[in-house]
Amino acid sequence: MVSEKIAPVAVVMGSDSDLDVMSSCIDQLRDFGIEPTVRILSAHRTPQMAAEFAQTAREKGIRVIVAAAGMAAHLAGALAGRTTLPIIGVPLISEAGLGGVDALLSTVQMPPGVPVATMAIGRAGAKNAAIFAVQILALADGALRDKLTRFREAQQDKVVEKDSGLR
Ligand code: RP5
Repeated sequence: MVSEKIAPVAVVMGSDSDLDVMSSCIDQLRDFGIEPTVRILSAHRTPQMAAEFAQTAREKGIRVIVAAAGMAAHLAGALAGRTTLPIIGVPLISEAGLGGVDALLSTVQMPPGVPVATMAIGRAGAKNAAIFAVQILALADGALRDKLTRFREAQQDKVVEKDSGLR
């Protein structure tokens, strides 16, 4: 029997039009050695599927869910209402939207009791969502903690190199 590898992180987005930006999140997770489960699920267009995903995520081994959407971005909140797993929300800029501020407010303004950890709008938020998910998993994983330390060091080295290039 071939055993299915459990993905501890799920990256969920409202539309395939979100995939280009969310590839920053997926790639960053892969850089940390995490192959995420990736789904297109919509709070509005596939509400039952989104609900079922949230309700069964924990039993599938998922530990953190990244949820990204544009416009009236209710996906992260809708999932958060149906699971106690941590939800990281990424508000996206949509062609028909209001520059991402619409999605930011829809994602961040959760009522008390049902939090969504909301990242910045767009690609920066997508990348940070991956790093934040890794930080959550690293609480119980020393190898991931070491990778995070090396990631920070490499980031610092790049800035130092650019700084010294100016002198
Ligand atoms: C949201 O509406 C999606 O997350 C996407 O950002 C936006 C537009 O979706 P499409 O019309 O491109 O499918 O639900």
